[in-house]
Amino acid sequence: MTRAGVVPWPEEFVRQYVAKGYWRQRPLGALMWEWADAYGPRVALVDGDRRVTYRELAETADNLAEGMAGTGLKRGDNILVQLPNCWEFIALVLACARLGVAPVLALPPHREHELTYMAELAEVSAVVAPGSWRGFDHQSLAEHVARTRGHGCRVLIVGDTVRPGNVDLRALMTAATGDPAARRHRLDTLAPDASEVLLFLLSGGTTGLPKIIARTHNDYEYNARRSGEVCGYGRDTVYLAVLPVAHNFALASPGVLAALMSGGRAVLMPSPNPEAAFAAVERERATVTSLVPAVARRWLEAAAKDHHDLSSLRVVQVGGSVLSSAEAQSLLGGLGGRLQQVFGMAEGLLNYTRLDDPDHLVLTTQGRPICPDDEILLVDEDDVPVPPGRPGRLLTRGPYTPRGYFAAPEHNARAFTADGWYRTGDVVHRDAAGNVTVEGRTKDLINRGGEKISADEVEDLVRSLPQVADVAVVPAPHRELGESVCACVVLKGGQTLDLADIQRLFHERGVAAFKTPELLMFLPALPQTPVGKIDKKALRKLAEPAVPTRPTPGRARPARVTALPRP
Ligand code: AMP
Ligand code: DBH
Repeated sequence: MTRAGVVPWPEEFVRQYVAKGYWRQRPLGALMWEWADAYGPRVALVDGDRRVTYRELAETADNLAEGMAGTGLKRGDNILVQLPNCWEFIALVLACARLGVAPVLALPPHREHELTYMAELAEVSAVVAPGSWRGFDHQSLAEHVARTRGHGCRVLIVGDTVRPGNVDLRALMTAATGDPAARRHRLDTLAPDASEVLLFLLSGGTTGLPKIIARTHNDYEYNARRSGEVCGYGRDTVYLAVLPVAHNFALASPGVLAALMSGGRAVLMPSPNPEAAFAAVERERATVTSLVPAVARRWLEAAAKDHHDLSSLRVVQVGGSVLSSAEAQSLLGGLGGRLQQVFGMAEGLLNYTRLDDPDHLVLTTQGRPICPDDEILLVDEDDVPVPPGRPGRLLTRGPYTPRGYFAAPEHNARAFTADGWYRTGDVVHRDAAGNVTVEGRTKDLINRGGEKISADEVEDLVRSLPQVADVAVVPAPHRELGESVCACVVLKGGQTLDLADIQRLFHERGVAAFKTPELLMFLPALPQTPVGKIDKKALRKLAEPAVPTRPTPGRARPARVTALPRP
């Protein structure tokens, strides 16, 4: 069964990836039972006081799968899932895998603006949400999103108060009666093909609204399995998930999925709060975790004053945005475990420094790809390969890098070459051994502490304000997050604007709060390049020191800069 909108790999690549054993042609739901048969009574997931064994996880996923089928969901359907880190999230992904239903993994901060768009794009048949989370009523939002999909779009709630008309997801997990072995057999007969979509990940780094990426059972299983091999995963692995598991990093790089594949366990934390995380490391004897640099910085500061025993940590992965070598240096021993740099993307390609790499590589590179058949090409702006050792725009193809975004043919024509190479938008250089160092990017986004924000999307929103004649959005340096969102605004005559106006607009439109500009700069006109494009490089320079100390004469410069107090 193929879903419309999914771009397949060409036949000759499929044959090669299968022949080389990257693609195992087994749907993840079947593998889940293999794990349960091998590791049955061992603990697979820890969520607060709840400890879930492998057998319980598989049986729960089967119960849920049958319950979901009972609500009308079937192979080929897509559903929107917005859940914080909790064990039900993982059970749900596995239940979906059993049925061939593909979850679109939204992030907890997403709101109406993002969710309605994703729901429509993926034509979802159900919305899964927590009842409430961090004081926000997700149940009402889920109901609203479901209504935009019309009749028949169900709302499934993970929470204590499930309103009439909605489905209690936890009840589906326990409601099934009868023989689990018989249920397992029934579900085996419904299993999707491994070439079908397992789940949809979100990409932040594109134009306009975020794109979604269809990852198949075959390619995503390899993504997690091979990552686990590179990162030394085994039965003694205890992975602490502090970043959202809706992200590729925490889910499968190697993350939770590889921990399950290896007979290890995953501990799910609701946030990266260092005190709570350190206590969990000590309590669960966590061996590995993954962090974005912004969180790693917080952890380092907190660790200096903390008394928890972090000695079980063997590996601390850091990725998602630039880590300077000075910061890498302080992380080398600062959190106990070995530092591993990770340069990954929801679109596929994963690079890791290796656990036995010498320090200088771990400090100065983001590692190398995980698969011998990850193809890497560094090119100039005309797609001409650059000489060895020179920085270039990174293009890639491989067995876990899909050939296009889901249902985005126009965007794909730009984001992929005719030969199926993904244009990552990253500028990197490579050493002779293939180690990659990220030097910059060509894509127009803000990487706010690892969270990618499309400049386009924010510009469209700000432009809709009646006071605004023109706007360009650029990253401004931020001490903790690396980058924050800066809006450079040209006002209409006689108008005024402040950050509170923009915040209000974003709130009213239901835009994820992390996209709200934190810095506002006023200009008489937007600077242009010689070919008449907005000169974002010049704007980035203006945003560099929040208030330029010595403005260059003759250059467009900010009339006023305002900044939000730090959150
Ligand atoms: P996404 O496409 O939204 O999954 O984001 C992936 C992007 O995050 C990459 O293409 C890079 O731009 C950025 N990224 C991920 N890891 C790193 C890293 N270690 N250093 C610099 N940038 C990174
Ligand atoms: O930034 C990312 O998207 C990312 C970073 C590290 C990622 O997707 C991953 C590892 O898998």
